[in-house]
Amino acid sequence: EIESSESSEPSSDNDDSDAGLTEEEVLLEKAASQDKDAEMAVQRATLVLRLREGINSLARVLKVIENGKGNVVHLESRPSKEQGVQFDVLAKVDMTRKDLLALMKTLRQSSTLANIEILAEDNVNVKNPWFPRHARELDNCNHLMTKYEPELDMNHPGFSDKVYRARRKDIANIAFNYKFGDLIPKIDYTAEEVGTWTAVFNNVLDLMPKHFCMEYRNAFKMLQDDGIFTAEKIPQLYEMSDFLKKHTGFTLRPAAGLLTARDFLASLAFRVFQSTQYIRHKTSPFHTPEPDYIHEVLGHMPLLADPSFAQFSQELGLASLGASDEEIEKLSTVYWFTVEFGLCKEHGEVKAYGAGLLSAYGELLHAVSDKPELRPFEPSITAVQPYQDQEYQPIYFVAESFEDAKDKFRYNITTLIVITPVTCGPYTFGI
Ligand code: HBI
Ligand code: NLE
Ligand code: FE
Repeated sequence: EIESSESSEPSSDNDDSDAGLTEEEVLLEKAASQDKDAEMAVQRATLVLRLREGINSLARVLKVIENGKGNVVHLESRPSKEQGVQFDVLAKVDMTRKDLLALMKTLRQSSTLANIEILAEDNVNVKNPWFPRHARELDNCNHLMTKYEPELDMNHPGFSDKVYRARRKDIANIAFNYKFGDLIPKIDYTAEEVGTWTAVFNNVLDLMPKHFCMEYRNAFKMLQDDGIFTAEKIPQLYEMSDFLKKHTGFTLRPAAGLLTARDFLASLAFRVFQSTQYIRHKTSPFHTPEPDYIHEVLGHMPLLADPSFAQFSQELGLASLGASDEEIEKLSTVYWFTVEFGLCKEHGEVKAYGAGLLSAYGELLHAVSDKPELRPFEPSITAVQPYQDQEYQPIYFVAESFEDAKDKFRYNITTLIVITPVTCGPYTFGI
């Protein structure tokens, strides 16, 4: 009975404490030095580029390669198949992985190189991709997919609304400036934005009893009981984060828009969910093409308060650490047909648990109509099912139960990908 008082004595024969480094810090240092070695290794990559501004584009690409101390070992041009474009080139370069990554980033993102298209690449994707080892490194996991931003997507309901686009941009900038450990900034939502929230919220109230899964209904009730969920006010991101932290240890951090699957999944490994903070356009409360705050709050967050769902989400995230691009594709396809658009059975009836259905009553009504095709959830089949994200889904996968989806994924994951074993500390992962 008196054991506990003894074992809580600080032990004096602990050598590690003299070195001043915890086991976790040692792991992190080792990982950092492995990363550094890998970054400095030279690899030969091949690129096929379409140069829409001919020789000028070529000069710019070569300049970037030169800046990265790359060595061009082969360069060949051929007439372009695209009308009005003089030529495409094939280039083989020797570069360190670090510089190669920088080159690819420049080619993909820089506006001065906007007229250069990457047609093909080989040995560019690294075999052991970088992944965050500590929650603070999620500051680097903020790469965006811009295809559904209102500026670029003509079908975005805010495409021709300048005021909306400026507001969305201001809110996105908050996320760009956010760093690990910062307090989550408060957003003063306008009356118009609250109106959009109210419209979606009331529809959720209507549809929930009949169509939403039990775990969602339970979490929703807790949020109502805590006074966080009401039709009149948009809950703040920090309130939602505090709520989740109490229930499952999940926390939230601001995201500027649709993130790459790799960055998004990596954060789940740390029980961190990256959330946008801007609100969908007022003309389209029932469905929006890009994730918005209403999608995150009403679609994703209630279920993240469910212990078993939180575990499933983290396992998807853990599986993604160190995964190849093809493996990430499979994991995000599973994510798509479960977390985003999953259906499950409950007492013989089909219910929604996917966030893209819970936050979009337009699509929910489509999903429970007789229009789409329903197939049983089977990780090996679901993971390779092609999908599009432009329109309502033509196919949904139905799990026997919510628990069944989680178990099937857990027991079949090794048939989908080769798991990178990671050692877990409370805030860290090492190899
Ligand atoms: N980014 N901000 C944000 N929110 C999401 O829900 C989201 C994302 N990026 C990718 C993604 N979801 C998934 O559909 C998978 O590709 C992982
Ligand atoms: N279509 C969803 C909604 O309208 O809530 C958002 C995007 C889900 C991937
Ligand atoms: Fe989502």
